[in-house]
Amino acid sequence: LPCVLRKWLQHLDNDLFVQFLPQGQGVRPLSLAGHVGFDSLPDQLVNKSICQGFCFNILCIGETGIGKSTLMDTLFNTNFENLESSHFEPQVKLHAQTYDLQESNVRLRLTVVNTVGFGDQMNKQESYQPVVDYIDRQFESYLQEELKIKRSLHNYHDSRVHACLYFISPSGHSLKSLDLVTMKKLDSKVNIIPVIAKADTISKSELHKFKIKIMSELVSNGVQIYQFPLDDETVAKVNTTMNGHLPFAVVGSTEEVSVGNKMVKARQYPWGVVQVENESHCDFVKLREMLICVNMEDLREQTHTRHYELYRRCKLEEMGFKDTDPECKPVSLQQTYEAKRQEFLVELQKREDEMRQMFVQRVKEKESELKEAERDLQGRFEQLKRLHADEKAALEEKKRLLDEDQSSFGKRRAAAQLLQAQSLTANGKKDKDRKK
Ligand SMILES: Nc1nc2c(ncn2[C@@H]2O[C@H](COP(=O)(O)OP(=O)(O)O)[C@@H](O)[C@H]2O)c(=O)[nH]1
Ligand SMILES: [Mg+2]
Repeated sequence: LPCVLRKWLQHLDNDLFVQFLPQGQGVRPLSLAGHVGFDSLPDQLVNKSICQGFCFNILCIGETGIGKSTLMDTLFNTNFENLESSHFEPQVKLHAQTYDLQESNVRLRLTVVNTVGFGDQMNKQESYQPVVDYIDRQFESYLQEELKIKRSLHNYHDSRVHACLYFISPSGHSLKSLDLVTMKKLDSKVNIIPVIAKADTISKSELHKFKIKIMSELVSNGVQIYQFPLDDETVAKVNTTMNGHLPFAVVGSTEEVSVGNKMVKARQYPWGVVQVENESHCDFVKLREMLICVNMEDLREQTHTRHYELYRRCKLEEMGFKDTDPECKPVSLQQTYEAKRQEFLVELQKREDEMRQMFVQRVKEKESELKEAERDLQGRFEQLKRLHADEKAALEEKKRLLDEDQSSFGKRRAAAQLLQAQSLTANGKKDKDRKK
């Protein structure tokens, strides 16, 4: 809030006071005796913001079991519903949970987005692409809301990711190529805050070297991580110091252990206790201070003014909108729309002509195909007709031969019967003569 107030005051200085004064004159302070009342504007802003409540969205990227859920619980001093995920997820899924939190009279709508199954795939692209797509989808829905005729941005649930905690495995060696590729893909879309997870598993001297190694690898690979801002002089000093401590080495635990005469969050080992909130044990407090107490508003602002702005610009340019024409003359939205419409109509006409030509061509092709088929059929019909006539002639010849055979057979049979009758008569005569 102090940051908001300071920015608001600067805004007042620039826009309100100066505009009332002739050029060249400075700010004209009004005397307190004659109270006008606009000095209450910051209070009005604070009251309005408190009434509206705040919203903050954190994305936790890191492999399964690296301590993401535990750190979130430790940061917000609560127990979020955490489902333990397996190492056998076929693909990375982003799981977002929204919680309404309240601290004194300030309400915060917090969304924690978890990368389930990150780093468990063989193919690196399968790990980072769902994350990139998720971030873009949140920008897209905000852009769609902005472009609506009836906008309701004041009660729109802004799901754009304000901070991305990137959990680095405490190997003590170097970043994995998946870490570098993912951070590189995301650095223009989100505020990346790298953290070394489970920092109680790495020794102090190794940790120091590891931090230097990580930072040099990020620089040499051109990965832009979020830098705590230095433009606000009240926090510039602490932010400069904290920028030098990046990446924060964190330890998470919701377990309470008694140290001295009080209970503290810690991890207990046979050889001792690692206190989460002890700055000589780890950087957890630094992270909480920087992320929540000092720079939460800047993270929200950077998301809107830098990352979302870039997304919006690219998207609108992709859609063909531009502010100036090639001669640097301003182009209004209406002009762009008209030009686009004209372009679209020309394109449509061209497509229509092409389709018509294609149709005519296809009809011609089909026609010649049909004619060819008809010719084929006619040829086959003629051939069959010829075959049929030949077969008919052959059959008729066979029939004629058969008829001839039949008549000669008839003749022969009649001759045979005559012979038989004659021989019978001759035999009868002989018998009669013998009896006599
Ligand atoms: N040594 C150590 N273990 C931790 C730390 N944070 C979490 N763990 C343990 O790591 C395991 C996985 O933690 P979890 O938060 O569920 O990991 P996630 O899968 O990334 O959400 C649990 O057994 C935690 O107790 C830590 O800072 N140091
Ligand atoms: Mg988890």
